[in-house]
Amino acid sequence: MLSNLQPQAPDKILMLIEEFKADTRQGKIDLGVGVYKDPEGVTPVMRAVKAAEQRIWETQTTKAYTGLAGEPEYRSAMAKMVLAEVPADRLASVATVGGTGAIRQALELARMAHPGLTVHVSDPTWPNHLSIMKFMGLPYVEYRYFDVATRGVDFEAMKQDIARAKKGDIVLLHGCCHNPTGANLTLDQWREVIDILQTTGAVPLIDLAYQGFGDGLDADAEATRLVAQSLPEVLIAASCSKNFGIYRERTGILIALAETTQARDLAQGAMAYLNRQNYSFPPDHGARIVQTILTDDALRADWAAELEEVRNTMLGLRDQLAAELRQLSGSDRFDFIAHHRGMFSRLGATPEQVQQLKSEAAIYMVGDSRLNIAGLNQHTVPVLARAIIDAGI
Ligand code: PLP
Ligand code: TYF
Repeated sequence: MLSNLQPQAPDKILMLIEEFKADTRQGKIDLGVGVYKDPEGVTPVMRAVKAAEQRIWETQTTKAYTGLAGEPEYRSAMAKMVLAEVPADRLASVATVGGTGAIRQALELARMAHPGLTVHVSDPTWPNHLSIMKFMGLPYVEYRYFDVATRGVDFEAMKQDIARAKKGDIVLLHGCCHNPTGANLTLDQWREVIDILQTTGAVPLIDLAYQGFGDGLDADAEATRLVAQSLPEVLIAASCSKNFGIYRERTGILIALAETTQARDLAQGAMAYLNRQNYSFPPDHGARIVQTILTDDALRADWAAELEEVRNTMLGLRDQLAAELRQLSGSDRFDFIAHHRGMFSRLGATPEQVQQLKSEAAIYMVGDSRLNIAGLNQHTVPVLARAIIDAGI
């Protein structure tokens, strides 16, 4: 039986990790996988996470199952973090296996509710969005998003394309810190997107994987909150991997906002059912850490302060890289790096140039020229800038 299996193409981002490890050159620079690294190249366990884990270890008296939907306190703390004002009569939620689990469950839920749907995704988007939809056999179309000339958003094209969505289709939107481009909508542009969704009757699925990595915890959720207040039905897949630095704990949440309390109850039942079909109870440890931090004033303040340090470190690196490239190129054509937000920027280089950076300068980035800003530090920024100019980018 197993010999009938077809070989699967590996994840290109994860493949880079192995390739980087195997490179023996001194001074190699890893700008590949989207994991935060401090200036020493370490992905730290955040202070508040350590403190919460200690508290859990000291006080937890059982490891018996929690609820199928996860702990209610975790879900309500997360709903508050994402939405600020929680419309309890419209809100259903389940704890999920990371943000990816939330995306998968959201797509399953949407298909259960509307089997004929098409999903509209940005071009480009996180490769796992596409691979999950292909695996599920869900039809999808891409909407134009990235403007290669400006490295910003081609908003006119995006509007034209999402206006083709039909009632009950899903429009997948990155809530902030677009992966892989780093180019984001302004709030005014979000308002226009909301108008289009209102007119078409398509349902937004907001992937919120980087809240706190762009402009701040509240600022990064502002678009999501606006959508939640404006539209009758909204799905939100939020991840705690990045902003709590608990990648391997697999912590996320799927939130569904329904039009009526009756529909909310149906959604809640279907989401718990989907958890049961896929993995039964969701993982608890990461959720418990998040809940402990978000519901304790001192821990929360310390976590938010550390997250701000992380965010400001990345912003500082963006400014430094843009300034360095301004000087070396004698132009402002790389200023988009300072305007992008989150961990990533798409440079707009060709695959050959990306290959050249790897082979000649030992600088690793994803083949579409996405670089992880957090892979840099003050000393490596000038090295990257020089290599970018040398590669003729
Ligand atoms: N969505 C996007 C755009 C991401 O970049 C990630 C990244 O890791 C996720 C979702 C989900 O992450 P996780 O499943 O590790 O929580
Ligand atoms: O885009 C990234 O780099 C992160 C991490 O299969 C990641 O989102 C990459 C690939 C993958 C899972 C997570």
